[in-house]
Amino acid sequence: MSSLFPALTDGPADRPALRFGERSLTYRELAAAAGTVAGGLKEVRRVAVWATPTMETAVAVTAALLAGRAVVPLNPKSGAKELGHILSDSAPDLVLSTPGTPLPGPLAALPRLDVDPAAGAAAPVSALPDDRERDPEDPALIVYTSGTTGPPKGAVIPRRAIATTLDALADAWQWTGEDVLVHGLPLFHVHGLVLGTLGPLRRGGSVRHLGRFTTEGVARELNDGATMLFGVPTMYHRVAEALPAEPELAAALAGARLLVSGSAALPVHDHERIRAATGRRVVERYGMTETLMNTSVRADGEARPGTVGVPLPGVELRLVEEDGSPVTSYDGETVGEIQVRGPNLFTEYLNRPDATAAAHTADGWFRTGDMAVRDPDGYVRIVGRKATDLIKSGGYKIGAGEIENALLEHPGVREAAVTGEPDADLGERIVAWVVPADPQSPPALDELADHVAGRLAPHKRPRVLHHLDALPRNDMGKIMKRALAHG
Ligand code: MCA
Ligand code: AMP
Repeated sequence: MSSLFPALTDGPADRPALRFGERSLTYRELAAAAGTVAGGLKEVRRVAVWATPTMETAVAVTAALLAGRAVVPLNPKSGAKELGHILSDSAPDLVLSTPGTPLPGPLAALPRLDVDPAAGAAAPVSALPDDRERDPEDPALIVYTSGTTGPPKGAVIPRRAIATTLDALADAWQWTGEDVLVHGLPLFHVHGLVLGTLGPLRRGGSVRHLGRFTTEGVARELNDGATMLFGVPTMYHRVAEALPAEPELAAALAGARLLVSGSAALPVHDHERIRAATGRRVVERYGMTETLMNTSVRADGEARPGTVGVPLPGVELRLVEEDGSPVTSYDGETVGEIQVRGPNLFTEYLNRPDATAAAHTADGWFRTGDMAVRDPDGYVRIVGRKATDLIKSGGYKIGAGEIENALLEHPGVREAAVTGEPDADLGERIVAWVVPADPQSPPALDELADHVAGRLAPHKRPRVLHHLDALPRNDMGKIMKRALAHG
């Protein structure tokens, strides 16, 4: 296999690679910084990265991948329970972090290597490990992703999948080293880390990370040479809301080469508002932690609102009916589950052969759980999800079960159920239905939100709370969530 990042050794060394706020690194500087960090990873197999939206994270991940170490990116806002699970499940040998950042309990016990992007500036580029001989099947990333029940599972993503997906996107989007990407995505998920950071580095182009997403930041960067914007639908919704009052934002989007949305469905209303104000169509692509990218509207294709385009090169995609038979008609109406196969797929869920097996058919198709139809020309339209217990909020996938378990650990909660309900900004918002232990003093929303945020992560906190005398259950004792949601 070729290097994951050929531009680090072969590209224009003075081209900007990474920019975070005021700090930036050229390819030469990144090679030096990554070489220095990689030198400290000789004795380790797997590294955790405290994945703040900073230069240090980008350097840490680049270095570890070049050194052939598997990276476990950690949400720096993870609560104690979530972090404890991820660390005991993935058992990293070391944590890479920003100098001076205090790390919480379980991480503080691990050996720590601080990343200094400026260090190594004087080191010769030959200090960079040569990753060309690495096995393409070697694990590159272990990314934790929620299921309907239980704690998150670690999706093991091999080097081969990263290279394949990024090259397929380059083909679909005509993405080159000339492109300058701007985004404000978190760096502990596939979207911001693989597409948003490793993507530009593989192309030999640049990324400017906003630190945190703001429409002002998007306008500033697109008006100052950035060519592409990546975001989740919540970000595009905020762009659409801001456009009427921010003419410089409209000009910025109008001048961009490509605007890409993913991680959840971008509502047609937001598509249309952005098009009306800027003359530009947002391109949607569809992926998953386990599969990386499956489909996209192509840069030279028709950006039809409500579709996620066509399968990327190398990706096999089919729709399958309830009884397992493939949908053969592209009529825009027959709904089936999306199943995919190809070199973009993950290897396994770490330590979970049961879950890995359950997620695949006997002949190797991955069951996405997403329901879709196909238009006559092959465009895929996602129409829903198989599991009602998976909630997409702000582009984050959140399992109802893990929040219910966390709520049940609160002394004021006797019974709990969690659902998602439509939210114009977040797509869906998390709703908690709680039977209080003491009906005279039911726990308040803020208290339960803090409880969940502190144990799991802030984006998993409930935003709405209903108190009930009892949860509606069927004869089997199972909670009837549809009855909850529809009163
Ligand atoms: C609020 N906060 C709290 C609490 N309440 N902290 C502790 N305890 C609480 N009770 C904090 C939050 O941590 C945050 O802090 C701030 O208050 C605001 O939080 P919130 O309202 O939840 O979020 P937001 O800032 O409005 O975020 C919207 C967002 C975000 C920026 C769109 O949801 C986001 O970044 N989404 C991206 C998700 C993503 O990348 N998904 C990719 C996975 P602070 O202000 O410090 O931040 S999907 C994927 O990878 C697949 C492959 C794909 O297809 O892409
Ligand atoms: P995650 O597991 O966090 O990687 O999220 C993957 C899920 O996000 C997919 O299974 C889809 O349900 C959803 N998703 C990603 N991109 C899109 C999109 N463009 N439109 C609709 N849903 C999407």
